[in-house]
Amino acid sequence: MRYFWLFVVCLLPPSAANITELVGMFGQLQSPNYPEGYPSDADVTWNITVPTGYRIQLYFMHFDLEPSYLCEYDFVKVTSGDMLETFCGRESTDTEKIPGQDSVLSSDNTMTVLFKTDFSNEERFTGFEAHYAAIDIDECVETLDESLACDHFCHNYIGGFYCSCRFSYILHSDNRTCKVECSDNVFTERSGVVTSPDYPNPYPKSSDCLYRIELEDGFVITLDFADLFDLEDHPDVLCPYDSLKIKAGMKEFGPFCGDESPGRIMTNSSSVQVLFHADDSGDNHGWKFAFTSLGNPCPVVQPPLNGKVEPILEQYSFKDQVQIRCNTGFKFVKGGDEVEAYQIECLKSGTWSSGIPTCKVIDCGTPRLLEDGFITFHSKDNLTLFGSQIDYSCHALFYQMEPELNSTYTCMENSFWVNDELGTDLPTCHPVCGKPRIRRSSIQPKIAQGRVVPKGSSPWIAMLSRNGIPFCGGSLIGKEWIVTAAHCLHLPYDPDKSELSSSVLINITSFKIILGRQKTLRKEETEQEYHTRNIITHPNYNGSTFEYDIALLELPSKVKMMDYVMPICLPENSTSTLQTGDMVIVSGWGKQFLHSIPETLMEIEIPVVDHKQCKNVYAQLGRQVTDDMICAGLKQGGSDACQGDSGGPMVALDQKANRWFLQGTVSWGDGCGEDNRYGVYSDVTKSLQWIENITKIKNV
Ligand code: 4AZ
Repeated sequence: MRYFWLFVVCLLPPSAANITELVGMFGQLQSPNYPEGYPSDADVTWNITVPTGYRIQLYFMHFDLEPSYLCEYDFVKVTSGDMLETFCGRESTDTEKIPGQDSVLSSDNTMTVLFKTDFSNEERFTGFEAHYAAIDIDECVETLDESLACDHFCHNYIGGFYCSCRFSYILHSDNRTCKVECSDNVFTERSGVVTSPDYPNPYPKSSDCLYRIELEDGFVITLDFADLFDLEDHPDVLCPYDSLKIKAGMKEFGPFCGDESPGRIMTNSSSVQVLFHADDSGDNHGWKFAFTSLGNPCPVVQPPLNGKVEPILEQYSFKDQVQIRCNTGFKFVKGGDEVEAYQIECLKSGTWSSGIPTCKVIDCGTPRLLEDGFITFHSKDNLTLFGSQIDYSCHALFYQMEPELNSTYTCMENSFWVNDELGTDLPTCHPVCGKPRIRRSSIQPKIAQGRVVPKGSSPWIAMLSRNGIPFCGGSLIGKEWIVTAAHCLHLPYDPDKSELSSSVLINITSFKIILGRQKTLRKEETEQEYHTRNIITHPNYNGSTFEYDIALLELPSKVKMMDYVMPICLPENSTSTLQTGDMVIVSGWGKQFLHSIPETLMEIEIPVVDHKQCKNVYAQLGRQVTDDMICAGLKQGGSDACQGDSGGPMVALDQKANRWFLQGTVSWGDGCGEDNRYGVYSDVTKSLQWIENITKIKNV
């Protein structure tokens, strides 16, 4: 449709209009009357216009005009921009030029073709026929105007071109230059370096950059420009193209341009704005500056006595921080708390945030007391300060330390008394067991039914007393436990009837435990009297068979160890059982020959009897000797425990250790001291685990 219209325009007779407008992408031009001779005095103009981005190529297929010197008669004149070509004649001479095979190119998207003839055409020259077509301009190759060229990349397309930019650049709204986004640069560090984009390579065009250095009030910023400074300038006008301006508070520096570095600028402000403008041309290298800041100086910090300061500087200024530490063994005291280190800061006013505290020597305070022990200070005046040393000891004779160690404790930096092995834990003072301070004399009178126990030679024996009369015995183990017979603590217990016990426990307040007593009925100065806090009978105790006839009594407080009150050792382990014939000592306030009550504590020394033999003897009587029982006594009778001795100790001396161990508790027997009858005892080794679990006792 469009072509058709163009065609119509081309065929308009030249006489009708001397000027023809041609706007199509291609078209045809002919001299009037072509191919007949052209008329004289012709003056025809074709204005050809194609879209921008195209140029016009004009080609003459036929050219036949009257020749004349410098084409003064008839001619075709083609103009486009500055370009002008005049054609005439039939062939090219010195003064005439025909287009021939060459096509004529417009310099832009317009071309004017003027055909002019003089008053005659005698030889009937046929004129010309020409075609034109719009052809693309490669703007990326042929830049018509240097100032319109792409800054970075150029891309041609038919009828036009477009520009693009390198990475990190953006195309300016002029669609040609490449700028950078550089308006939001904020620096908050106390020092740094700022440069124009791509420095020292040429900075981007068409850019307006803003750099801000924002420090806290109290700092002053100094800028030091590098020597390589290069901004486009002008010989007469001050920085009309590219410029660098600096605003600092109320002050302004610049504009700077050219190649002379501004050098050092003391801004005297804590806030600086750097504005950089680059226009759309030029290839200059830009600028670079380092910024530093200084605050108000603070006075030099003197370290406290027994302390140090870090870091040590010649000068301190605003925001500088200083750590103050005390030497080892010293601490700051702040609000009652001990503080390791102290930090102070230089304020904008030029003073420190707080004064220098004093270092106080660490005081570990009064060391913890050791139960049944005491403390010896190494220093004469009982110092408890850093480095002071103390020794813990247990009260000699009756207690021994566990673990056995170098019991020196030192007051350490952490304010604790510390031992090399135990750290801050304390050792324990265990009562010495099985080592009576008062020994039996070697010449003991041997009494048929027993012998008097020298006072203090069985310091572990406990009397269970009801209304001032002993009804059972017991043995002190550890500091607060008595081992006795379970049947002693069950109702009914009638020593006269020797009845087996029920499962009902006696009232806890109905009896007393007396330690340090030798006499049966008379009070003594050495004795200690206790109530029972708790009765614990063996879980396997059987009141009919007297199996596991063993119980523990917990005392309400720890006993005071003395010559007459000391514990007996528990057997080392459950396999250290007695052998037949081993001699054991049994003591108690139980009945004697003819049922008399002894005046003092009595003991017998008897051998352990073969278990089988004892079992057989009692089997005949219909009673059972079980594995948790030990028998002891003499075949011929005589030395035996009796009513009232129950619960009392059967002990054996370990010759090697020179210690006495609790092997059994008096339990039962058929009569007392009769021949072919033996006393039956509850075997402590069989209940050892149970005892240790409850009492947590360890032998020392
Ligand atoms: C008792 O009734 C008792 N001969 C203790 C021991 C013996 C007999 C009776 C052994 O406490």
